[in-house]
Amino acid sequence: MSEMSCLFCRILSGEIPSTKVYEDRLAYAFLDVAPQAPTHVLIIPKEHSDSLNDVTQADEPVLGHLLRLAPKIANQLGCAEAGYRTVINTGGDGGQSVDHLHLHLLAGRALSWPPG
Ligand code: DGP
Repeated sequence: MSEMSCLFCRILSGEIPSTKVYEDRLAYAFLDVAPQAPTHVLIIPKEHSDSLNDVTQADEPVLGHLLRLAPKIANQLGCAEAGYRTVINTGGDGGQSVDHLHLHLLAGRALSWPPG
């Protein structure tokens, strides 16, 4: 996937509008356009990777950073205490529809398990 045609890279560049909830040097977080829960945030690395299948040892700091942002953003949005779910869909069977690595943060209702 070329970064020029990547939907989330176009969101990062501002070409496609998004509702930002958090940003720093390494990551950007914004509201999912099709929320699956009352709170549904996507946390993405600014550097493009297609999916979890593409990451290397060099990506470990940014992956750790994305995970650490989940409780920070959950806290910012007032849902840390009640609880939330983090999900990374990978590949077709994993339900990934956008080929830019992203961490879903879902909250605001009791989420069922297992996923469909
Ligand atoms: P996944 O299916 O795991 O690849 O998740 C992709 C998510 O991206 C999905 O929940 C819907 C969301 N999404 C797709 N297009 C857009 C968009 O243009 N803007 C925003 N904010 N979210 C999008």
